[in-house]
Amino acid sequence: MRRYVIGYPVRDGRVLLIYKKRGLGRGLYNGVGGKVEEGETDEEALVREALEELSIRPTSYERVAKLLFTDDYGTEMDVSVFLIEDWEGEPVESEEAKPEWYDIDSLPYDRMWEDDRVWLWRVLRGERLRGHFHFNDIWGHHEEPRMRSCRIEEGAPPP
Ligand code: 6OG
Repeated sequence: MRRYVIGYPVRDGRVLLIYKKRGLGRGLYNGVGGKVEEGETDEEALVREALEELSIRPTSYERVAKLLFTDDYGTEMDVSVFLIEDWEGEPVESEEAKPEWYDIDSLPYDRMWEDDRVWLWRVLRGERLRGHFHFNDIWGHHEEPRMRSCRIEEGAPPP
């Protein structure tokens, strides 16, 4: 199963999202992140992706959720979600991502993946959880991606 990370820099009740300019989820807001490469830990991937996409180096972060995304075509994505509490540098727009700060109470859910409105506000309020979200077609090869079902369990995510 492919491993991915997503990270959300948080400060003073706000969260830094990226407007994704290319790749999976193009045209949507998300956290920084991407695939965990061969031989890399989740934490190393988080730091690398934050540097690549926003030119910031996370220095303090915590894994708050573990998500499984599946679809009708056999896609299986194992996603570790981090809150990034501190970092070095100022976020800078890249070819892949445009950074925008949002109040955690007014996230642009209508321009985000459908699963986000189920779990993201909960982890931003301090909950820890695991979730399984099933879509019709995550990559959008055959149909517009739509969430079909979701299940959430509270509690610390497994490693
Ligand atoms: P790159 O193509 O940038 O990695 N991702 C999802 N995030 C959410 N919130 N919901 C989904 O619903 C997602 N599917 C993928 C994982 C893709 C990035 O997009 C995230 C990665 O951080 C299905 O390398």
